[in-house]
Amino acid sequence: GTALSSAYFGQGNGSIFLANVSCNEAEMFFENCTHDFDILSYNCSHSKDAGVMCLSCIDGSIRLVGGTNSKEGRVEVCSGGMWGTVCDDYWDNTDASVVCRQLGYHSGTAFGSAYFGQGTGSIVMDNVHCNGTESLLKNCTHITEHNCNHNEDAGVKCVLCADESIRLVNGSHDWEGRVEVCVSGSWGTVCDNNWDSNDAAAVCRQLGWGSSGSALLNAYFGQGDGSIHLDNVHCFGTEQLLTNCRNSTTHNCGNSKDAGVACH
Ligand SMILES: [Ca+2]
Ligand SMILES: [Ca+2]
Ligand SMILES: [Ca+2]
Ligand SMILES: [Ca+2]
Repeated sequence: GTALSSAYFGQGNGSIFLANVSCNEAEMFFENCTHDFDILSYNCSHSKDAGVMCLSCIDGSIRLVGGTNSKEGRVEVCSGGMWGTVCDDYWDNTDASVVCRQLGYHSGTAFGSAYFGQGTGSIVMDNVHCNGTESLLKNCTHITEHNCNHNEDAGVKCVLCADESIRLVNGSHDWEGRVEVCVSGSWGTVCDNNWDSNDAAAVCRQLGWGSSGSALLNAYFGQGDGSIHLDNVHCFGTEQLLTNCRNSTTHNCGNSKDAGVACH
């Protein structure tokens, strides 16, 4: 909140009870703050009535509203302590990806025309031009004098990862771990049916850890908690991407059969 002085919200009447109020961040209750009842010694009058303006958010923070999951929605930006929306003029995937990265996701896709419903309150950003390197949406070039309506509210759908990328999870070294592959913007594991050293070689090659590796079975590096994206993988070992190897996307596996790799 913001402290306002000198009867900012008008003068009260009746008694003045407190003066010289001093709170620290740890106080849970206003009554625990130190204060004086000795009004006279502080020269108080109603022209010095204290006020407060509470903030519902921290300026520059963003949230997604109206989506079917937490990774999508109408973009709302905190400005002046209040949530407002963003106009879709010049709203593109570069802008959407800045929003998604600010929220901890990998990247995103832009939606316009109040795709996730119309917001209320102020339209706080228009003509947004991110160059893609900004860590906060508020740092992107934009104007605040808009020519928009809420039927132009901007939205995003964020993804956790780039499709076809892979990572090794839970190994003791960077070059080993449970194999996870990105499909449709989320991480999942690989079932160890027919998982062998040719498949491991493709994983190691894609990640830049050389051209050979050991295949490890039965959730050697622990079980994943997401979907199982690939099964029955058949690589020659020379593929640039694991997803280029022949595989089946339907499976009859559990996470206890998550495949792993140790590159060498
Ligand atoms: Ca527009
Ligand atoms: Ca505009
Ligand atoms: Ca733009
Ligand atoms: Ca295989």
